Formats: sequence, structure tokens, C-alpha cells
Amino acid sequence: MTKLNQYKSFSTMYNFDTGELDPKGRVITRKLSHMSEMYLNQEAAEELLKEDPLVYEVFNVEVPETIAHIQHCVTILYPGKVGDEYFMTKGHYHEILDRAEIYFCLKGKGQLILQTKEGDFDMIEMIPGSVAYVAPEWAHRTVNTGDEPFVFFAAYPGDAGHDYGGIETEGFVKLLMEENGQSTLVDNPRYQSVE
Ligand code: PAN
Ligand code: ZN
Repeated sequence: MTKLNQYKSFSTMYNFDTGELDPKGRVITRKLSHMSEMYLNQEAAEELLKEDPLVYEVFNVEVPETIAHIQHCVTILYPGKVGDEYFMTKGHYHEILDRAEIYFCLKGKGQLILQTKEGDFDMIEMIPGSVAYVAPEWAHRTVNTGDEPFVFFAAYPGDAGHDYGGIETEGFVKLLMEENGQSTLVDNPRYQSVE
């Protein structure tokens, strides 16, 4: 007699026009008011808060948060700037630090910003087709450097979790700003080592 497996396989539909998943799953909606203090130019942030634009949405397929499973989701990061700083995700370390992740860019363009607690920094360009590997122990944030939504699919171990802690208050070691029409990395004056 065959024993029934406790797990069930399934699929979700990615919509190439809207960038959304169907079913949408657990949706995270981040407006500027959820993260306005993370941008360098606080005067520009205050001004933009009157409209409180949608910065990004995440459509999370719901699977158990255990190592047996693989979390997967799509993020739509909208175009825009706060002062000269591009719209970005909050960014995080994984709660279980040594959990890696894969990002696959589907639409638009941006940069994947990476750093470690030891102070290493890295940046990977994301265009449709780019498959980026976020190695274990690296914090990661995406930035939309284009003028259309930047959409990417992500997959990571089920138990990884998210640690926004130090990044929420100090940010990343460098910021991506637009200077003379070019995206330029600048030192983040608010950053101190998270040690
Ligand atoms: C991604 C991110 C998503 C939103 O799915 O969670 O793009 O970014 P923040 O979580 O930094 O707000 C991921 O890296 N998951 O692990
Ligand atoms: Zn992650």
C-alpha cells in the first residue's frame, strides 16, 4: 500500500503584465510612511508624505516557515525618489544569518545592494533575466534606478526569517542616489558598524 505524503505540490501564476502573483498570497504593502525615516533627505520625505506613495508590494506564496520548505515571492518596487535617493526596499539580514537567497529579475531595472556585518559591501545590477545569488550572511536591499516598476522573484529557505533591526535605524553603509542623471553610490553619514 502507498503511504500518502504529508506535503502537497502546487503552482502559482505570475502575471507578466501586472507583475502580480495569482493567487496573491500574503501581501505586504509598504508605503513611504512605513519607512520614511530610512531616507537621507528628511525634508523631501516630509514633503512626499503628504501623498504617502506606495513604494513596494510583496506577494508571498504561503508555505510553512520550516527548513523543509522554500519561501517564494514576487516584489514590485515602484519608480520614484525621495530627494535624490531612489525608492528602495527596507533591506534585511536573515534572522538565521546563514540563509542564502535567489533573486530573479523579471521587469524593470535596479541594483541589489549587499553588505555583511563585517563591513563588506557589494552591488549587483538587475535587469530582466538577471539571476542574483545572495550568499549566506549578506544583508540585501533592492533599489529601483529606472522609471518603471522593478519586479523580481525571490526564493529562500523556509526558516530564514527577516531581521530589520540595525538596518532600520542606520541603513546600509552606502546609499544609491541620482547625481546628474547617473546613479551614484555615496557614503551613508548615518551608518555606524552594527557590531
Ligand atoms: C525579499 C524581500 C522583499 C521586500 O522577498 O523581503 O523584496 O524587502 P524587505 O523585506 O527588505 O522589506 C527577501 O529578500 N526575502 O527574504
Ligand atoms: Zn531576504
